[in-house]
Amino acid sequence: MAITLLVLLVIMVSKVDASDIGDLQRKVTALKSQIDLLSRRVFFRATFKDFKTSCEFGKVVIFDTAQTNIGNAYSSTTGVFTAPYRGDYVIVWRSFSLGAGDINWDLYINDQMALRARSLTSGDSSNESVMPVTLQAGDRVYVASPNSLNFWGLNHSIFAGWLVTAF
Ligand SMILES: *[C@@H]1O[C@H](CO)[C@@H](O)[C@H](O)[C@H]1NC(C)=O
Ligand SMILES: CC(=O)N[C@H]1CO[C@H](CO)[C@@H](O)[C@@H]1O
Repeated sequence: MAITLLVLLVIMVSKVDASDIGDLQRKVTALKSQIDLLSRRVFFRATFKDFKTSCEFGKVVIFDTAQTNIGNAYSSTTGVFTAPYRGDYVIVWRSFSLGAGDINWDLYINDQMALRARSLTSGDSSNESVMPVTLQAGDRVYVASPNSLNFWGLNHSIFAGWLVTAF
């Protein structure tokens, strides 16, 4: 039985010529790189350790507490998300004013203002901003505040983002 199978196998293998094998190898390589792209996970969400906190005029808003940081691409010490891969991403940020305030946290990509936001509030209130964006590996994304502000931090204000598709 085993010998019959072996003989069959030898006959089959001898019928597969080099170009078929080359073709299969190319397909396997292409599939491997597709699987590699599809298995890339990047997902972060950061807030603040304190309930009441503040940010400074013209500075990066440093969301100092990462609650989720799959792929480790967000730094809670600098407030900067660095895209680990080329791909399409969604970036989201949410501000929650402490009383009246003029929270206009803007989104920066590589030190260029990419989306301006403004919410002049008369009492505690939250505003969300969303920016879908294609990033190259190494692109730096952060939120900066043109004003000095006091605001609600922990689980009130967040900065988040995720990779939709790497390509
Ligand atoms: C803040 O939100 C996180 C995640 O949803 C939760 O685990 C945590 O308990 C919350 N913290 C407080 C103080 O509510
Ligand atoms: C989109 C959104 O929620 N905008 C709000 C931002 O905050 C101001 C001030 O409270 C609200 O008036 C907006 O509706």
